[in-house]
Amino acid sequence: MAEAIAALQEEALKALARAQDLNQLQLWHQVYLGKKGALKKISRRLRNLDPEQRREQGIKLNNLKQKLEQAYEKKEAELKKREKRRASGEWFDLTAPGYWPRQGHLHPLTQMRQYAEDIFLRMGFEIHEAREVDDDFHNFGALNIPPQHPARDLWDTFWTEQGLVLVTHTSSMQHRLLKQAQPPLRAVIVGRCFRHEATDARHEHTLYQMEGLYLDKKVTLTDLIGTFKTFLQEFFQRPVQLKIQPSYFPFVEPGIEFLVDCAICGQKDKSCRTCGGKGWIELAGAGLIHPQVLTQAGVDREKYQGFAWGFGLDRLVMMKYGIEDIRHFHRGDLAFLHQF
Ligand code: FA5
Repeated sequence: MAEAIAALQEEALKALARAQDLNQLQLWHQVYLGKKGALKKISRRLRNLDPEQRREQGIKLNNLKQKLEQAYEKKEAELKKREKRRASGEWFDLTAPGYWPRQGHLHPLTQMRQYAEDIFLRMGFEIHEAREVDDDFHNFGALNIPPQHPARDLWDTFWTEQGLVLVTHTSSMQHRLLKQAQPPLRAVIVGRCFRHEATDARHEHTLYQMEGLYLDKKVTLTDLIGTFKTFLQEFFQRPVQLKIQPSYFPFVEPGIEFLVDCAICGQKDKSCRTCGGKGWIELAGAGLIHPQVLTQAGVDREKYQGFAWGFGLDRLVMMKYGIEDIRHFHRGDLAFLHQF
């Protein structure tokens, strides 16, 4: 009996310490001090003891009852005080479990831009920031696209009232870097570009490009393809199919395009909105730098050759994560953004 009384005391006091509010406290009272509570149950066992023992254990039980009632009152006063403070807004509970409100994070395009930059840095490229507004010469003229040249129609352009251009591509930085280049030059230029065109699942009016610019002796198309492939392998960390086909850009010769297999439909859906049912997504234009572009920038075209590419970062990220519509990036939809 003595052991049972000691065990009950320990258990009851521990349970009391766990009570967090007045409701829990009332429940505790019922369980231990109530009419059908633990203390009452144990008292019934007194009947079976001889008189001497009954007296002894009865005193112990009485002491325990007093102890628990005192502890209960103390706890009740404490909890009432706590609830009063909580109601008056002064509440600050140092013992409450930690609450860490959901934090913001970098936009998926920024995360992936940094990820891609890291890869290029490891490959020996330096990183440059592109301008967002530039002049006609840098966006077109220096790239072998003089005024009135029909190739200007390749880029639906926003002009400012002062005749400046919201850059249509990061190639607008090529001339500046080539002019200062002390070959070998290995540069990647990152920036936002703007196109006055209708949007759809893979076209936005505002997009990010990453331009690769390489200048050295004896540079060939193989160097371009090998470098680009190495980057893609590192970026995707899974096998991707790469298609290379001829293309036209006035500032490269020859000109090519890089396409990857559509990660959305797996090249199986003729009605896929992302790839237009073609099974391939165009990632980049590229080629060997046109000798005229080199000459304009003061580079000895007999001695040096170079390659350049310009890929759309948005499309690259779409293919990495299986994002089916480019317009998700700028919608500001938290359900989308919180996934990254
Ligand atoms: C160009 O912008 C050239 N400056 C690329 C280049 C650089 C060629 C260096 C040769 C040498 P293009 O307009 O095709 O090319 O765009 C390149 C890539 O940007 C596209 O393959 C695509 O990935 C992305 N892109 C272009 N327009 C859009 C758009 N409206 N929305 C999203 N991504 C786009």
